[in-house]
Amino acid sequence: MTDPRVFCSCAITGGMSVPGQSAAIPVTPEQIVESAVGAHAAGAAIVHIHVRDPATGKPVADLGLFKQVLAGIAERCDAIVQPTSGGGVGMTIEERARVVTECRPEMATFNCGSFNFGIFRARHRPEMAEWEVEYLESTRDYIFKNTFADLYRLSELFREAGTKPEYEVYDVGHLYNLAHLAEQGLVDFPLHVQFVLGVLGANAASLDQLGHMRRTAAELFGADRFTWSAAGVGYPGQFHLAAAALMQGGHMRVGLEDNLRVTGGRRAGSNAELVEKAIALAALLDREPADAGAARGLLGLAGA
Ligand code: KMH
Ligand code: ZN
Repeated sequence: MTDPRVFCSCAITGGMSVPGQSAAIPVTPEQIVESAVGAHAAGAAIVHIHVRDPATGKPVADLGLFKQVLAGIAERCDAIVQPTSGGGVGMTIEERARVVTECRPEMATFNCGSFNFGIFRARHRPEMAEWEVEYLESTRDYIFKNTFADLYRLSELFREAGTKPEYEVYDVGHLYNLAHLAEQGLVDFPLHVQFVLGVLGANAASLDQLGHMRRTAAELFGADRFTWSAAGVGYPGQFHLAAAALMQGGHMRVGLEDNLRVTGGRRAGSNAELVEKAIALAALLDREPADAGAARGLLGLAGA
């Protein structure tokens, strides 16, 4: 019997997209906090956080900005605040992990493999600054580096900080990397796995690929030893995978970090709008949206 409770994550701003892609993408710490609080009010139990240079909107891993945003959200609501350890183009593993070692969040993302993270297909818009076009184009040759040396180091840092990893897997091979970490005793069960599908350079946001990766995870870890969520990148992938997860006992992630559209014909004006659609989908598929407290329980986090 599938647990009817489902928690929704919202990925607020991201570390790969550029602000010129949509005026709705929050940039300043204040905008990111406001958008996260709005997403929580719309039903998101988890808010996934990156930070950007307030002046340009360029993705950065600035600890001061992370501290400002994490504190700002915690003051306003009880959402699980989940910063990224993925960072953005050109950041070292130490830079990426500092938000974990310094802020000791209850949860953070943990990327399980390396690949060419290509976002150069994004349409260039007239309002884009030169650096934005160059940033998008630079990803033709950008390797999102997560080597075994990085994965071992991150595992230690997450454990020392008492931070629960959300294992981001973009392709089947990343599940075998995670299984290797398990063999090495570097992960704690039950795991929480995020199937991030639709990034060019990794696996597609299709029902077949999600099904295959979920089956593979069940074979590798045992179906009752992990919780999982689906994060489709792009439109309609974000909502198709959310619906698939709802039908199969999984959880879902939406947000402007990975998708700028609420319908085929309309761009999203806010993260809350994307969460509202996901929560409405959950109700239509007989799943009960879990608040942050219930999500902590489902994830084995303290303070449930
Ligand atoms: N935006 C996703 C495609 C992370 O922040 O650690 C990747 C992501 C990774 O969210
Ligand atoms: Zn992210």
